[in-house]
Amino acid sequence: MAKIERARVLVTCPGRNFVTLVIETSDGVRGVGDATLNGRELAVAAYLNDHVLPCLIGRDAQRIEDIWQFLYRGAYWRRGPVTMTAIAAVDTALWDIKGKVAALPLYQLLGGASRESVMVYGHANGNSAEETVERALDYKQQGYKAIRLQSGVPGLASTYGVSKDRYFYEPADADLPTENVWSTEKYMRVVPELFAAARDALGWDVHLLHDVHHRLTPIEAARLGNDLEPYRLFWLEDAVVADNPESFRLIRQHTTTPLAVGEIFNSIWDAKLLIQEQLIDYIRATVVHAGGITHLRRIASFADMFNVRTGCHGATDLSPVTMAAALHFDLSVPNFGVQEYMRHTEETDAVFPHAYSFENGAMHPGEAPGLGVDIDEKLAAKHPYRRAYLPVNRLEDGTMFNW
Ligand code: EZ4
Ligand code: CO
Repeated sequence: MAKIERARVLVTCPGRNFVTLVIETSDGVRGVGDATLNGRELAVAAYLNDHVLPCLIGRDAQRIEDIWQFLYRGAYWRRGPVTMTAIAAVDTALWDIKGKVAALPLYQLLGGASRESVMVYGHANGNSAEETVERALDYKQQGYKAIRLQSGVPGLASTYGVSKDRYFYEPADADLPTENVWSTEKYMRVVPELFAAARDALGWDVHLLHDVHHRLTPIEAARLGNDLEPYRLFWLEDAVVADNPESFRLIRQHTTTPLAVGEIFNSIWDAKLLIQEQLIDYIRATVVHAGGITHLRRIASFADMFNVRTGCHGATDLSPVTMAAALHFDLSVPNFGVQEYMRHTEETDAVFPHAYSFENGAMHPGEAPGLGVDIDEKLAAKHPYRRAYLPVNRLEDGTMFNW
């Protein structure tokens, strides 16, 4: 029996912060798991170091399900982003180890490939609708089959999803939270115009997506979904805050625009009502924040019964370790929808050498045993942690709002 012999948490900041768990077995096999929770990184690092790792040493590294149950049930205090991200890191590292022991890429252990490759969507954004459409044309030329469009809103100094850099979007931008200003009225006017212009320029043979980022009330979301129906979106994401899943009943009564939600979900219980009442079309839970491969498979199986497909979160705060894990999952899961892909910087990619690749709008996890990704510990040590917060949002009159 290969025992878990050593485990350590590495915090590194190659341009942005990442928390990585490394597990080593008595047979000398090494596995990696992502434990990054954007803006709250050190809470997960402490949870792992202080409360999880002492329980892991000496356990059979092959017993992934049992260890998952031990950490979930055994905490007594279930769920929550910190706990579930810590469990995800352990779970991912153990799947990596199992793949290496079997000398198979992880997707083979998950049942093998259900498709040739994984469709991903890129992020086109700009200060104006024209600029956003121009960038979307660039993505289409690069071979993307699906593109998310986010544009600046006239009268608002900054908007979610609009980056300073053409390709890299990094919202965790300051060592204390940046304060943004939001106006639903101004936003609601711009979005239909953006998609009208996009269909004119891009045509109909490309999927278009949009992320509201939790900012509308149910009735506003219903109206936006209605306004966007002529442009046939692939999905409208996080139209409202999902704390109250019943909100989606109201949206659903009014629009056929497909709905996606779940990037901040951490367990199947967050998604249960949305899925079983078929209030959404895509579930965006992903490996790192939703309890790892083991729990994400459970969510996807449940979703499959209700025609809900997967659309894993894949922003840059999800490390290349999560990207690799998500691609193995995506390649194998029957009810795959799409995978978000925001490329990492060269600095990040250098710290996390990986086997996955992009070609013609799709990705493949590669054929390396396990996840096919590692962390270069020496290089990681050269990039010490830097505190970084996500922004906060206020309405124009100063009222605190959702970011
Ligand atoms: O704001 O991952 O769809 N992608 C997103 C992301 C989230 C960040 C938060 O850490 O909504 O850009
Ligand atoms: Co989102």
